[in-house]
Amino acid sequence: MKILLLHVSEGAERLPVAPLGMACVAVAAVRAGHQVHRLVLPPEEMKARLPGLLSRLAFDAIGISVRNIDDQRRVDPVFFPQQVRRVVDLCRRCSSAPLIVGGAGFSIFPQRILDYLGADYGIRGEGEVSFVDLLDRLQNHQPVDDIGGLVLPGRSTAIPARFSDLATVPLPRPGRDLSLPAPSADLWVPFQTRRGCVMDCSYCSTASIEGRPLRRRPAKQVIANLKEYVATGYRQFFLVDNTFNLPESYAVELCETMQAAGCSCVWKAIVYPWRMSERLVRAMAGAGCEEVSLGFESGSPGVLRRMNKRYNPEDVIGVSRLFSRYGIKRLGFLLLGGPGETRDTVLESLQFADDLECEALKITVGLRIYPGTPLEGVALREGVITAATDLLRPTFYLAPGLEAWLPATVAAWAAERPHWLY
Ligand code: B12
Repeated sequence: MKILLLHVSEGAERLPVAPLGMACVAVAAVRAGHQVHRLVLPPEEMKARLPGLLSRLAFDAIGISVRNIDDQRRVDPVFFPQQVRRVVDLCRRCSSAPLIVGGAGFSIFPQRILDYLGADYGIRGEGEVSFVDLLDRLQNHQPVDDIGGLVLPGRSTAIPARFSDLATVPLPRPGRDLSLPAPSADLWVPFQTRRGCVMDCSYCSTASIEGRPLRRRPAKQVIANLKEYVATGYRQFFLVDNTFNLPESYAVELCETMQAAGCSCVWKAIVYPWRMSERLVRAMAGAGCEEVSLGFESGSPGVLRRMNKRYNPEDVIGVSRLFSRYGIKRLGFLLLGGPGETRDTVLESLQFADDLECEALKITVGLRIYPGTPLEGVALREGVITAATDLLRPTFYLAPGLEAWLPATVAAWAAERPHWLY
C-alpha cells in the first residue's frame, strides 16, 4: 500500500524534537512491504504543502502521529489537537484514504481524540505491530475489530493495547527512517532502549502510552543502532526511556556494553532517584552520560507519599551527590501544588531544591490531570473536576489556598536564581 505518515511539529521557536514515534511506525510499515512517505512540518507549512502532495499521489492510507496535547502550562496553555484537526480536514478535502491516528498524546485520550479529529481508526499504545496489521487487513478487506489497541469512532469498549517483545520490533535508522536536521550542538537525537514503567506516580500518563510491564531491547541491538547514528555524524542522544535506571541490572549492562564497544557518543537520560548504586553512576559516566533529568518533584516526605513516590528526600540527596561526584550534570524537576501541598511544604521543597545545587532546575506549578490516574480520583473527590469535565482540554490540579501565593513565591525564588527555569 502507499502510505502517508504525518506529524505536525511545533515549529523552531518551541523545543523541537525529532518524531521518533512516527519513525518507529514508518520503519515497521516499510519492513512489511508498504511504500511510506513522511511529512513532518509545522502547521502553516503543512497547510501549504499537504494539498499538493495529496493531489499528486493517491495514498491508500494516511497515518497521523499525535504526540502532544498541550504544553502542560497551567496559564495560557497551547492546545495542539486543534492544529491536527485542520490537517485532518485538509486530508478529507483532498483524499479519500482512511485516516489512522496514534501517538503518545492520542493514547492518553484515544476515544476523545478520535472523535475530536473525526478520523477513521486509532491505535492506542505501540504502533509498530498493530498499524501494520491494520494496513494488511484494510488491503485484504478483512475485519479489523480484534486488532490490539484499535479504537473506532463511537465505540465505547476499546481492545487492549498490544505490547511487544522489543527484540522483535525494528529500530529506526538515521536518515532513512528518522529524518534529522544536520548534527549540531543543540540536537539531541531521541533514542529508546526500553518501554513500560513499573512505577505508579499518582499523576503520570505513561501507563496508558507504554503500559506497565517493562520491555527491554537487547543491549547488542542498542549498541548496533547507536553506531549507525554515530557513523552518520550524530553523537548526541536523548534517551527517552521514562526511567533509565530501572531496572538497574539492565542499565548497568547497557552502559558497560556501550563503553566496551567504544560508542564515542554523549547522552542525557531521565532517572528515578531511587535505588541507584555507585556502580551504575560510574558506568553511566564511563558510557558518555553528560546530564540526567532528576525528577525528584518535591522535598516534602508527605507530598512525595501522596504522589506515590517510592523514594524520600534522603534518597534524592544521595543520588544527586553521586551524579555530582561523577561529573554528570543534574537538571532537577520540581512539581508544586499537588494534593497535600501547603505553603510550608512548598517552602520546604524550594529550600530542598536550593540545597541540592543542581546545575539547573525546572519548576512546574499545578499538575495536569490525566484520565485514569489516582490524581483524577482526588480531583473528582475534591470537586476540582466533575465526571463531565473534558480532560482533553488542559486541566490542572492546584491545592486549595495556593492559587495566587504559589506562582508569586516561585517567581520570587527563581528571580534570584538564574539557573532555575520557571
Ligand atoms: C522523552 C520525552 C520528552 C523529551 C524529548 C527528547 C527528544 N529529543 O525527543 C523532552 C524532555 C525534550 C520532551 C519535551 C516535551 N514533551 Co515530552 N515526553 C517524553 C516521553 C517521556 C517519551 C517520548 C518518546 O520519545 N517516546 C518514544 C517513542 C518511540 O514513543 P511514541 O512517540 O509514543 O511512539 C509510539 C506510539 O505512540 C505509537 N505512535 C506514534 N506515532 C504514531 C502514529 C500512528 C499513525 C500510529 C498508529 C502509532 C503511532 O507508536 C510508536 C512506537 O511504538 C513522553 C512520555 C511517554 N512515556 O511517552 C513525554 C510526553 C510525550 N511529553 C509530553 C509533553 C507535554 C512535552 C512538552 C510539550 C513539554 C513542554 N512543556 O515543553 C515538550 C514537547 C516537545 C516537542 N517539540 O514535541 C507529554 C504529552 C502529553 C501532553 N500533555 O501533551 C508526554 C506524554 C508526557 C506526559 N506528561 O504525559 N519530552
